[in-house]
Amino acid sequence: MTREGSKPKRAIVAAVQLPGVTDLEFDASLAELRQLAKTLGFEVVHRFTQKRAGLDAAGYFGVGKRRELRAAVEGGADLVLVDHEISPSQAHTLEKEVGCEVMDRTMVILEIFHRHASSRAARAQVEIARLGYMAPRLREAAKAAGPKDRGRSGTGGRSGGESHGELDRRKIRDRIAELQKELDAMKVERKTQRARRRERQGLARVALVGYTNAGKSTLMRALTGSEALVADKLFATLDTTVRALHPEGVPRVLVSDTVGFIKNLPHALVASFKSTLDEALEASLLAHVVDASDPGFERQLAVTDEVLDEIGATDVPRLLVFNKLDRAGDPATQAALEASLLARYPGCIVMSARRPADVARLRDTLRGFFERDLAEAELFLPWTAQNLRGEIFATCKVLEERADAEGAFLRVRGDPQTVKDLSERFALRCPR
Ligand SMILES: Nc1nc2c(ncn2[C@@H]2O[C@H](COP(=O)(O)OP(=O)(O)O)[C@@H](O)[C@H]2O)c(=O)[nH]1
Ligand SMILES: [Mg+2]
Repeated sequence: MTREGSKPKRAIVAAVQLPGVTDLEFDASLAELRQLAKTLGFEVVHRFTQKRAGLDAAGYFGVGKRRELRAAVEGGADLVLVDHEISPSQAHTLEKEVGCEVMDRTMVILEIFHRHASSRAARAQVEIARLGYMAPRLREAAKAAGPKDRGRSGTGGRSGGESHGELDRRKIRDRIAELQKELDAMKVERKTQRARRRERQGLARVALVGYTNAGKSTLMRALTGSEALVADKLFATLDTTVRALHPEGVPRVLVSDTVGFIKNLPHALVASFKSTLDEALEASLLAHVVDASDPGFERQLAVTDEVLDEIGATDVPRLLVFNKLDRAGDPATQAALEASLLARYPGCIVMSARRPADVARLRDTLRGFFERDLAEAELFLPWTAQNLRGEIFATCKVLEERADAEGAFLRVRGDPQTVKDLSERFALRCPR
Protein backbone atom coordinates (compact mmCIF):
# COMPACT_ATOMS: atom_id res chain seq x y z
CA MET A 1 0.00 0.00 0.00
CA THR A 2 2.92 2.33 0.54
CA ARG A 3 5.12 1.33 -2.35
CA GLU A 4 6.91 4.21 -3.90
CA GLY A 5 5.14 5.49 -6.97
CA SER A 6 6.49 8.27 -9.10
CA LYS A 7 5.50 10.92 -6.58
CA PRO A 8 6.31 10.33 -2.91
CA LYS A 9 3.41 10.25 -0.50
CA ARG A 10 3.23 13.30 1.70
CA ALA A 11 3.05 12.42 5.36
CA ILE A 12 2.30 14.29 8.55
CA VAL A 13 4.08 12.96 11.63
CA ALA A 14 1.80 13.38 14.61
CA ALA A 15 2.05 12.67 18.31
CA VAL A 16 0.56 13.30 21.71
CA GLN A 17 3.10 14.28 24.35
CA LEU A 18 2.18 12.58 27.61
CA PRO A 19 3.06 14.10 31.01
CA GLY A 20 5.96 11.78 31.90
CA VAL A 21 7.73 12.40 28.61
CA THR A 22 10.41 15.11 28.44
CA ASP A 23 10.68 17.43 25.45
CA LEU A 24 13.98 15.80 24.59
CA GLU A 25 12.56 12.28 24.53
CA PHE A 26 9.49 13.44 22.67
CA ASP A 27 11.48 15.22 19.98
CA ALA A 28 13.88 12.32 19.60
CA SER A 29 11.05 9.86 19.09
CA LEU A 30 9.32 12.07 16.53
CA ALA A 31 12.60 12.63 14.72
CA GLU A 32 13.03 8.88 14.56
CA LEU A 33 9.52 8.43 13.18
CA ARG A 34 10.31 11.08 10.57
CA GLN A 35 13.43 9.13 9.63
CA LEU A 36 11.44 5.88 9.42
CA ALA A 37 8.95 7.64 7.17
CA LYS A 38 11.78 8.70 4.90
CA THR A 39 13.03 5.14 4.84
CA LEU A 40 9.66 4.18 3.39
CA GLY A 41 9.99 6.88 0.75
CA PHE A 42 7.48 9.31 2.25
CA GLU A 43 8.01 13.02 2.20
CA VAL A 44 7.34 14.43 5.65
CA VAL A 45 5.51 17.72 5.16
CA HIS A 46 4.38 18.60 8.64
CA ARG A 47 4.79 17.85 12.32
CA PHE A 48 1.66 17.91 14.43
CA THR A 49 1.70 17.60 18.22
CA GLN A 50 -0.45 18.02 21.29
CA LYS A 51 0.28 17.91 25.02
CA ARG A 52 -2.30 15.82 26.82
CA ALA A 53 -2.79 14.09 30.15
CA GLY A 54 -3.59 10.87 28.30
CA LEU A 55 -4.35 9.55 24.83
CA ASP A 56 -7.93 10.22 23.82
CA ALA A 57 -9.71 6.90 24.05
CA ALA A 58 -11.86 7.56 21.03
CA GLY A 59 -9.47 9.14 18.55
CA TYR A 60 -5.96 9.50 20.03
CA PHE A 61 -6.02 13.34 19.81
CA GLY A 62 -8.80 15.39 21.41
CA VAL A 63 -11.83 16.36 19.34
CA GLY A 64 -10.69 19.90 18.59
CA LYS A 65 -7.21 18.78 17.70
CA ARG A 66 -8.58 16.18 15.29
CA ARG A 67 -10.37 18.97 13.45
CA GLU A 68 -7.10 20.89 13.24
CA LEU A 69 -5.41 17.81 11.91
CA ARG A 70 -8.07 17.45 9.25
CA ALA A 71 -7.32 21.00 8.10
CA ALA A 72 -3.62 20.19 7.97
CA VAL A 73 -4.35 17.09 5.88
CA GLU A 74 -6.52 19.11 3.52
CA GLY A 75 -3.62 21.53 3.21
CA GLY A 76 -1.73 18.79 1.38
CA ALA A 77 -1.00 15.39 2.91
CA ASP A 78 -1.76 11.82 1.92
CA LEU A 79 -1.33 10.13 5.22
CA VAL A 80 -0.83 10.65 8.93
CA LEU A 81 1.79 8.76 10.91
CA VAL A 82 1.07 8.52 14.62
CA ASP A 83 3.99 8.08 17.00
CA HIS A 84 2.26 5.57 19.29
CA GLU A 85 0.73 2.21 18.80
CA ILE A 86 -2.94 3.06 18.72
CA SER A 87 -5.94 0.80 19.03
CA PRO A 88 -7.89 -0.26 15.99
CA SER A 89 -10.87 1.85 17.03
CA GLN A 90 -8.71 4.92 17.58
CA ALA A 91 -7.22 4.43 14.11
CA HIS A 92 -10.67 3.96 12.65
CA THR A 93 -11.99 7.15 14.23
CA LEU A 94 -8.94 9.14 13.21
CA GLU A 95 -9.07 8.00 9.60
CA LYS A 96 -12.72 8.88 9.38
CA GLU A 97 -12.28 12.29 10.94
CA VAL A 98 -9.07 13.48 9.31
CA GLY A 99 -9.95 12.06 5.93
CA CYS A 100 -6.84 10.09 5.04
CA GLU A 101 -4.97 6.90 5.81
CA VAL A 102 -3.45 6.67 9.29
CA MET A 103 -0.48 4.45 10.10
CA ASP A 104 0.72 4.02 13.63
CA ARG A 105 4.33 3.59 14.64
CA THR A 106 4.12 -0.20 14.70
CA MET A 107 2.62 -0.32 11.24
CA VAL A 108 5.40 1.89 9.86
CA ILE A 109 8.07 -0.33 11.38
CA LEU A 110 6.39 -3.50 10.15
CA GLU A 111 6.37 -2.12 6.64
CA ILE A 112 10.10 -1.41 6.82
CA PHE A 113 10.85 -4.89 8.14
CA HIS A 114 8.69 -6.37 5.44
CA ARG A 115 10.84 -4.69 2.80
CA HIS A 116 14.04 -5.78 4.46
CA ALA A 117 13.13 -9.38 5.14
CA SER A 118 15.45 -11.15 2.75
CA SER A 119 15.72 -14.70 4.04
CA ARG A 120 12.87 -17.16 4.20
CA ALA A 121 13.06 -17.19 7.97
CA ALA A 122 12.95 -13.40 8.11
CA ARG A 123 9.92 -13.29 5.84
CA ALA A 124 8.09 -15.82 8.01
CA GLN A 125 9.01 -13.98 11.20
CA VAL A 126 7.85 -10.63 9.84
CA GLU A 127 4.63 -12.12 8.56
CA ILE A 128 3.89 -13.55 12.00
CA ALA A 129 4.34 -10.10 13.51
CA ARG A 130 2.14 -8.56 10.82
CA LEU A 131 -0.61 -11.07 11.36
CA GLY A 132 -0.41 -10.62 15.11
CA TYR A 133 -0.81 -6.89 14.60
CA MET A 134 -3.65 -7.30 12.16
CA ALA A 135 -5.79 -9.80 14.09
CA PRO A 136 -7.35 -7.37 16.60
CA ARG A 137 -7.72 -4.78 13.85
CA LEU A 138 -9.76 -7.11 11.71
CA ARG A 139 -12.02 -7.82 14.65
CA GLU A 140 -12.46 -4.10 15.14
CA ALA A 141 -13.11 -3.52 11.46
CA ALA A 142 -15.74 -6.23 11.45
CA LYS A 143 -17.41 -4.68 14.48
CA ALA A 144 -17.34 -1.18 13.07
CA ALA A 145 -18.43 -2.11 9.59
CA GLY A 146 -21.26 -4.43 10.43
CA PRO A 147 -21.71 -7.89 8.97
CA LYS A 148 -22.13 -6.98 5.30
CA ASP A 149 -19.57 -4.23 4.96
CA ARG A 150 -15.91 -4.42 4.17
CA GLY A 151 -13.21 -3.69 6.69
CA ARG A 152 -11.31 -0.45 6.84
CA SER A 153 -9.06 -0.11 3.88
CA GLY A 154 -5.86 0.97 5.56
CA THR A 155 -4.45 -1.88 7.60
CA GLY A 156 -5.73 -4.52 5.32
CA GLY A 157 -9.13 -6.06 6.14
CA ARG A 158 -9.09 -7.43 2.66
CA SER A 159 -11.53 -10.26 2.33
CA GLY A 160 -15.23 -9.60 2.06
CA GLY A 161 -18.05 -11.99 2.86
CA GLU A 162 -20.61 -12.14 5.63
CA SER A 163 -18.82 -13.46 8.66
CA HIS A 164 -15.38 -12.45 7.52
CA GLY A 165 -14.35 -11.20 10.95
CA GLU A 166 -14.60 -14.62 12.52
CA LEU A 167 -13.35 -16.39 9.43
CA ASP A 168 -10.33 -14.14 8.97
CA ARG A 169 -9.41 -14.47 12.60
CA ARG A 170 -9.36 -18.23 12.34
CA LYS A 171 -7.39 -18.02 9.11
CA ILE A 172 -4.87 -15.76 10.79
CA ARG A 173 -4.49 -18.14 13.72
CA ASP A 174 -3.95 -21.04 11.33
CA ARG A 175 -1.50 -19.10 9.23
CA ILE A 176 0.54 -18.07 12.27
CA ALA A 177 0.69 -21.68 13.42
CA GLU A 178 1.77 -22.76 9.97
CA LEU A 179 4.50 -20.12 9.77
CA GLN A 180 5.70 -21.03 13.24
CA LYS A 181 6.04 -24.63 12.12
CA GLU A 182 8.01 -23.54 9.08
CA LEU A 183 10.30 -21.49 11.29
CA ASP A 184 10.94 -24.45 13.56
CA ALA A 185 11.79 -26.57 10.56
CA MET A 186 14.16 -23.90 9.30
CA LYS A 187 16.15 -24.07 12.50
CA VAL A 188 17.29 -27.47 11.31
CA GLU A 189 18.51 -25.89 8.10
CA ARG A 190 20.75 -23.50 9.96
CA LYS A 191 23.75 -25.77 9.55
CA THR A 192 23.46 -25.76 5.78
CA GLN A 193 23.09 -22.02 5.87
CA ARG A 194 26.27 -21.69 7.82
CA ALA A 195 28.07 -23.85 5.30
CA ARG A 196 26.73 -21.71 2.50
CA ARG A 197 27.93 -18.62 4.28
CA ARG A 198 31.42 -20.02 4.56
CA GLU A 199 31.34 -20.75 0.89
CA ARG A 200 30.69 -17.10 0.22
CA GLN A 201 33.43 -15.85 2.38
CA GLY A 202 35.59 -15.38 -0.65
CA LEU A 203 33.29 -12.56 -1.67
CA ALA A 204 34.04 -9.07 -0.46
CA ARG A 205 30.93 -7.76 1.20
CA VAL A 206 30.37 -5.04 3.75
CA ALA A 207 27.09 -4.58 5.58
CA LEU A 208 26.33 -1.22 7.15
CA VAL A 209 24.66 -1.74 10.50
CA GLY A 210 23.58 0.60 13.26
CA TYR A 211 20.76 2.74 14.51
CA THR A 212 18.27 4.48 12.29
CA ASN A 213 19.49 8.00 11.55
CA ALA A 214 23.18 7.17 12.11
CA GLY A 215 23.83 7.91 8.44
CA LYS A 216 23.97 4.43 6.90
CA SER A 217 22.07 5.28 3.73
CA THR A 218 23.98 8.53 3.32
CA LEU A 219 27.29 6.69 3.60
CA MET A 220 26.05 4.01 1.26
CA ARG A 221 25.34 6.61 -1.39
CA ALA A 222 28.60 8.44 -0.78
CA LEU A 223 30.69 5.27 -0.91
CA THR A 224 29.11 3.76 -3.95
CA GLY A 225 28.45 6.94 -5.88
CA SER A 226 26.23 5.29 -8.41
CA GLU A 227 22.53 4.84 -7.98
CA ALA A 228 22.60 1.53 -9.80
CA LEU A 229 21.73 -1.42 -7.66
CA VAL A 230 23.82 -4.52 -7.88
CA ALA A 231 21.71 -7.49 -8.69
CA ASP A 232 23.72 -9.97 -6.70
CA LYS A 233 21.89 -13.25 -6.70
CA LEU A 234 24.07 -14.58 -3.94
CA PHE A 235 22.58 -12.02 -1.65
CA ALA A 236 19.12 -13.24 -2.51
CA THR A 237 17.67 -10.02 -1.25
CA LEU A 238 14.46 -8.47 -2.42
CA ASP A 239 14.38 -4.88 -1.40
CA THR A 240 17.68 -4.32 0.27
CA THR A 241 20.10 -2.19 -1.60
CA VAL A 242 23.40 -3.72 -2.57
CA ARG A 243 25.91 -1.61 -4.45
CA ALA A 244 29.52 -1.83 -5.45
CA LEU A 245 32.10 0.43 -3.90
CA HIS A 246 32.90 3.14 -6.42
CA PRO A 247 35.26 3.41 -8.19
CA GLU A 248 35.53 -0.34 -8.43
CA GLY A 249 38.74 -2.08 -7.53
CA VAL A 250 40.01 -5.57 -6.88
CA PRO A 251 38.34 -7.29 -5.35
CA ARG A 252 35.00 -5.74 -6.14
CA VAL A 253 33.56 -4.72 -2.78
CA LEU A 254 29.80 -4.85 -2.34
CA VAL A 255 28.08 -2.71 0.24
CA SER A 256 24.63 -3.39 1.65
CA ASP A 257 22.41 -1.17 3.76
CA THR A 258 20.68 -3.13 6.51
CA VAL A 259 17.51 -2.32 8.39
CA GLY A 260 18.32 0.20 11.11
CA PHE A 261 18.02 -0.37 14.84
CA ILE A 262 15.10 1.52 16.32
CA LYS A 263 15.27 3.22 19.72
CA ASN A 264 11.60 2.93 20.36
CA LEU A 265 10.99 -0.60 19.12
CA PRO A 266 7.70 -2.17 20.20
CA HIS A 267 8.40 -5.37 22.06
CA ALA A 268 6.27 -7.47 19.74
CA LEU A 269 8.62 -6.63 16.87
CA VAL A 270 11.93 -7.63 18.44
CA ALA A 271 11.99 -11.10 16.90
CA SER A 272 11.19 -9.89 13.41
CA PHE A 273 13.74 -7.11 13.69
CA LYS A 274 16.46 -9.62 14.50
CA SER A 275 15.42 -11.84 11.66
CA THR A 276 15.76 -9.01 9.16
CA LEU A 277 19.36 -8.60 10.30
CA ASP A 278 20.12 -12.03 8.86
CA GLU A 279 21.72 -10.43 5.86
CA ALA A 280 24.41 -8.99 8.11
CA LEU A 281 25.56 -12.55 8.69
CA GLU A 282 26.39 -12.92 5.03
CA ALA A 283 28.85 -10.06 5.10
CA SER A 284 32.56 -10.49 5.56
CA LEU A 285 32.77 -7.17 7.36
CA LEU A 286 30.26 -5.23 9.42
CA ALA A 287 30.68 -1.48 9.34
CA HIS A 288 28.93 -0.42 12.50
CA VAL A 289 27.82 3.18 11.97
CA VAL A 290 27.30 5.25 15.11
CA ASP A 291 25.95 8.81 15.34
CA ALA A 292 28.71 10.38 17.40
CA SER A 293 26.64 13.55 17.86
CA ASP A 294 23.89 11.62 19.65
CA PRO A 295 24.31 11.94 23.43
CA GLY A 296 23.04 8.37 23.82
CA PHE A 297 25.48 6.80 21.36
CA GLU A 298 27.30 4.64 23.90
CA ARG A 299 24.19 2.79 24.90
CA GLN A 300 23.22 2.36 21.22
CA LEU A 301 26.64 0.98 20.48
CA ALA A 302 26.34 -1.55 23.28
CA VAL A 303 22.84 -2.63 22.21
CA THR A 304 23.93 -3.09 18.60
CA ASP A 305 26.89 -5.23 19.65
CA GLU A 306 24.68 -7.31 21.91
CA VAL A 307 22.09 -7.97 19.22
CA LEU A 308 24.75 -8.79 16.63
CA ASP A 309 26.15 -11.36 19.03
CA GLU A 310 22.69 -12.76 19.68
CA ILE A 311 22.03 -13.35 16.00
CA GLY A 312 25.33 -15.15 15.63
CA ALA A 313 27.46 -12.45 14.05
CA THR A 314 30.11 -12.75 16.75
CA ASP A 315 32.78 -13.95 14.36
CA VAL A 316 32.15 -11.39 11.62
CA PRO A 317 34.81 -8.68 11.87
CA ARG A 318 33.51 -5.25 12.75
CA LEU A 319 34.69 -1.77 11.93
CA LEU A 320 33.36 0.99 14.16
CA VAL A 321 32.48 4.10 12.19
CA PHE A 322 31.66 7.19 14.26
CA ASN A 323 29.76 9.49 11.93
CA LYS A 324 28.35 13.03 12.13
CA LEU A 325 31.43 14.47 13.78
CA ASP A 326 30.50 17.82 12.16
CA ARG A 327 27.37 17.93 14.33
CA ALA A 328 29.23 17.44 17.57
CA GLY A 329 29.77 21.09 18.46
CA ASP A 330 32.45 23.66 17.64
CA PRO A 331 35.76 22.60 16.06
CA ALA A 332 37.50 22.29 19.44
CA THR A 333 34.74 20.05 20.80
CA GLN A 334 34.89 17.95 17.65
CA ALA A 335 38.64 17.54 17.94
CA ALA A 336 38.35 16.53 21.59
CA LEU A 337 35.61 14.02 20.80
CA GLU A 338 37.62 12.57 17.94
CA ALA A 339 40.68 12.14 20.15
CA SER A 340 38.72 10.48 22.92
CA LEU A 341 36.92 8.11 20.54
CA LEU A 342 40.18 7.08 18.88
CA ALA A 343 41.67 6.39 22.30
CA ARG A 344 38.67 4.45 23.59
CA TYR A 345 37.92 2.43 20.47
CA PRO A 346 41.21 1.49 18.84
CA GLY A 347 40.95 1.04 15.09
CA CYS A 348 37.74 3.01 14.80
CA ILE A 349 37.01 5.65 12.18
CA VAL A 350 35.77 9.09 13.21
CA MET A 351 34.24 11.05 10.37
CA SER A 352 31.49 13.07 8.80
CA ALA A 353 29.59 11.87 5.77
CA ARG A 354 29.45 15.53 4.77
CA ARG A 355 33.23 15.68 4.25
CA PRO A 356 34.37 14.04 1.02
CA ALA A 357 37.90 13.48 2.37
CA ASP A 358 36.45 11.50 5.28
CA VAL A 359 34.32 9.40 2.94
CA ALA A 360 37.40 8.69 0.83
CA ARG A 361 39.27 7.60 3.95
CA LEU A 362 36.45 5.22 4.87
CA ARG A 363 36.43 3.83 1.34
CA ASP A 364 40.18 3.19 1.51
CA THR A 365 39.83 1.49 4.86
CA LEU A 366 37.12 -0.82 3.56
CA ARG A 367 39.12 -1.59 0.47
CA GLY A 368 42.24 -2.17 2.55
CA PHE A 369 40.41 -4.71 4.65
CA PHE A 370 39.78 -6.90 1.63
CA GLU A 371 43.04 -6.25 -0.20
CA ARG A 372 44.96 -7.29 2.86
CA ASP A 373 43.86 -10.85 2.36
CA LEU A 374 44.52 -11.18 -1.33
CA ALA A 375 47.13 -13.48 -2.76
CA GLU A 376 48.99 -13.37 -6.05
CA ALA A 377 50.35 -16.14 -8.22
CA GLU A 378 51.51 -16.87 -11.71
CA LEU A 379 49.68 -19.60 -13.55
CA PHE A 380 50.66 -21.43 -16.66
CA LEU A 381 47.86 -22.39 -18.98
CA PRO A 382 48.95 -24.64 -21.86
CA TRP A 383 47.36 -24.05 -25.23
CA THR A 384 45.73 -27.46 -24.86
CA ALA A 385 43.78 -26.26 -21.84
CA GLN A 386 42.43 -22.96 -23.12
CA ASN A 387 38.92 -24.07 -22.27
CA LEU A 388 39.79 -23.32 -18.62
CA ARG A 389 40.59 -19.71 -19.37
CA GLY A 390 37.08 -18.52 -18.61
CA GLU A 391 37.22 -20.05 -15.17
CA ILE A 392 40.42 -18.22 -14.29
CA PHE A 393 39.08 -14.91 -15.50
CA ALA A 394 35.85 -15.41 -13.61
CA THR A 395 37.45 -16.14 -10.24
CA CYS A 396 40.48 -13.85 -10.26
CA LYS A 397 41.75 -10.56 -11.45
CA VAL A 398 44.26 -11.17 -14.24
CA LEU A 399 47.00 -8.60 -13.76
CA GLU A 400 49.23 -9.55 -16.63
CA GLU A 401 49.32 -12.00 -19.46
CA ARG A 402 52.07 -13.14 -21.76
CA ALA A 403 52.37 -16.12 -24.06
CA ASP A 404 54.99 -18.39 -25.57
CA ALA A 405 54.96 -21.45 -27.79
CA GLU A 406 53.52 -23.74 -25.10
CA GLY A 407 50.83 -21.57 -23.62
CA ALA A 408 49.92 -18.48 -21.65
CA PHE A 409 51.38 -17.15 -18.41
CA LEU A 410 48.83 -15.34 -16.28
CA ARG A 411 49.65 -13.30 -13.22
CA VAL A 412 46.53 -13.33 -11.09
CA ARG A 413 45.31 -11.86 -7.84
CA GLY A 414 42.38 -13.15 -5.83
CA ASP A 415 41.31 -14.52 -2.51
CA PRO A 416 43.92 -16.90 -1.10
CA GLN A 417 41.88 -20.09 -1.34
CA THR A 418 40.99 -19.55 -5.00
CA VAL A 419 44.56 -18.65 -5.89
CA LYS A 420 45.88 -21.68 -4.02
CA ASP A 421 43.46 -24.04 -5.79
CA LEU A 422 44.35 -22.61 -9.18
CA SER A 423 48.03 -22.75 -8.37
CA GLU A 424 47.77 -26.44 -7.60
CA ARG A 425 45.99 -27.15 -10.85
CA PHE A 426 48.10 -25.07 -13.19
CA ALA A 427 51.82 -25.66 -12.96
CA LEU A 428 52.84 -22.36 -11.55
CA ARG A 429 55.55 -20.28 -10.11
CA CYS A 430 54.29 -18.78 -6.90
CA PRO A 431 56.15 -15.70 -5.71
CA ARG A 432 57.66 -16.04 -2.24
N1 LIG B 1 25.42 16.73 9.88
C1 LIG B 1 25.46 15.49 9.38
N2 LIG B 1 24.33 14.88 8.98
C2 LIG B 1 24.41 13.63 8.49
C3 LIG B 1 25.64 12.94 8.37
N3 LIG B 1 25.39 11.71 7.86
C4 LIG B 1 24.06 11.65 7.67
N4 LIG B 1 23.45 12.80 8.03
C5 LIG B 1 22.01 13.12 7.99
O1 LIG B 1 21.36 12.34 8.97
C6 LIG B 1 20.06 11.93 8.54
C7 LIG B 1 19.94 10.41 8.57
O2 LIG B 1 20.81 9.86 7.61
P1 LIG B 1 20.49 8.46 6.91
O3 LIG B 1 21.65 8.15 6.04
O4 LIG B 1 19.16 8.46 6.30
O5 LIG B 1 20.50 7.49 8.19
P2 LIG B 1 20.15 5.93 8.28
O6 LIG B 1 18.84 5.85 8.98
O7 LIG B 1 21.25 5.36 9.13
O8 LIG B 1 20.16 5.37 6.91
C8 LIG B 1 19.90 12.50 7.14
O9 LIG B 1 19.17 13.68 7.25
C9 LIG B 1 21.34 12.76 6.70
O10 LIG B 1 21.42 13.82 5.78
C10 LIG B 1 26.84 13.62 8.81
O11 LIG B 1 27.95 13.11 8.79
N5 LIG B 1 26.68 14.88 9.30
MG1 LIG C 1 18.60 4.37 5.93
